[in-house]
Amino acid sequence: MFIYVLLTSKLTAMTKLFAMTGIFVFLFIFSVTETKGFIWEIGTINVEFLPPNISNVELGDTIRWIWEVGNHTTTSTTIPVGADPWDAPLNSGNQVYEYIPEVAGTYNYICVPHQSFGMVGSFTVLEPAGNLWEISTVNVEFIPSDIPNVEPGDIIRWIWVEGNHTTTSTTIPEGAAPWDALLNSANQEFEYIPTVPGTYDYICVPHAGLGMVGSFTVLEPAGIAFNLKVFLEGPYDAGSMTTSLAGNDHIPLQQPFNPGLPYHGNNNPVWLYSGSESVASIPPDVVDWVLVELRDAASAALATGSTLIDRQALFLKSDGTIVGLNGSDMPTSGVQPASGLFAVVYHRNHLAVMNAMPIADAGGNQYNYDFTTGSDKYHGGTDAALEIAPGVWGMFSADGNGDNLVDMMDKSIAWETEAGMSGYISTDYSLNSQSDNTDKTGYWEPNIGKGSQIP
Ligand SMILES: [Ca+2]
Ligand SMILES: [Ca+2]
Repeated sequence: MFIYVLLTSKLTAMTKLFAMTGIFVFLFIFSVTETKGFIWEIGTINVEFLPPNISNVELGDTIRWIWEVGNHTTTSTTIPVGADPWDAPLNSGNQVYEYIPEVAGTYNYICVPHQSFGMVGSFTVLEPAGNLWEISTVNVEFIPSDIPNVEPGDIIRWIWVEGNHTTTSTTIPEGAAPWDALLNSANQEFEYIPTVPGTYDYICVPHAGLGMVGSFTVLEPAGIAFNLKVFLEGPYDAGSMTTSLAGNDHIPLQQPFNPGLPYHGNNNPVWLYSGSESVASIPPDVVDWVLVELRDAASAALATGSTLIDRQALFLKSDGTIVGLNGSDMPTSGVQPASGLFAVVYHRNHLAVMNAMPIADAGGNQYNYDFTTGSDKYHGGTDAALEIAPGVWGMFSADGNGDNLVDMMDKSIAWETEAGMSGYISTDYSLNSQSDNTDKTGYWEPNIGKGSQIP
């Protein structure tokens, strides 16, 4: 699902390929349920296919012929090398026929009984946007025999030159589709579009013993996954956080960082964000929404708002992990930090925090950071976070108006307006679903004068 999520936030040039990757993975994941790409419907009206020509089919799309009246067929005539021909009746007993093209190129077909009346059609499948890698069969060699830098969604194309060969997968990554195709004068090309990262080994079955083997390696897609852990002071309780807001159905289904303004007198909350994140229901174990900003800078001091590379509303779970909107996936981003990765975590009534040192790539473009284990994890150290239990550090509560300061405003404007209310309210500093005296004496009073240390 990692790649699929990326599909939703693509803007830059590099991400075109990336988006393609997402589509292929999407298709791969859902192929078992027969849910494919776009479905092109072709009717049979009198002695015509309607529409007779379709020019922009993509790999993974479905062509669907629909019978309306009469006795027809859809029968392939000239199709791309390597594509499967078809010949199917279309009549009252066979009202639908579907074909999923697997090779780019133009496909011509006819209705056998009515071809002479002009009942013919065609569709063209576009080349995917990935790179094309061509491998020739020369003597008993694949040339090149090794391709180390294929990207997900690229095309591998074997081209027959002479002899009788096959390309047959042997060891391939888990989840990838195996293949076994002839390469001879009648089958001059075979294409395979890998989507799963890893190394793919293949052989020519008749000539493997003579060393006719090859491999290619599909790189991890660009982009990163980030695994962050934070605790909020308000709901923290003995090693985890309470989920009262979810239990009382108070958490909004739409991300909450876009409130009506002014927000308790503040026209510009630090976390103001207009993103469209929303869910159909709140997943289990969710404490609240958080907003994460990724910044790219050489040091924490330089990681100001101008170094922002991505921003996402996500869910905070009771164990402190920040997860994607399905409540379990590690969040991902299509961006890649050039200097160093910094993550700012915002909560609507806690003071925002940021890591002290760039987060290292733990391998495979995954970035892990646990804010909870020491004050030194935070930019600003003991000024930035609170020791909420011995050796456990979390975000200060009691910022009722979203200005990253805990001061009189959070009592006079915010708390005094809401005290006694229950629901999803800004001065419920404990996140127990109501604003009351405890929120003032237990959270606001001890934190007066605290301020976020993010640059
Ligand atoms: Ca405040
Ligand atoms: Ca409360």
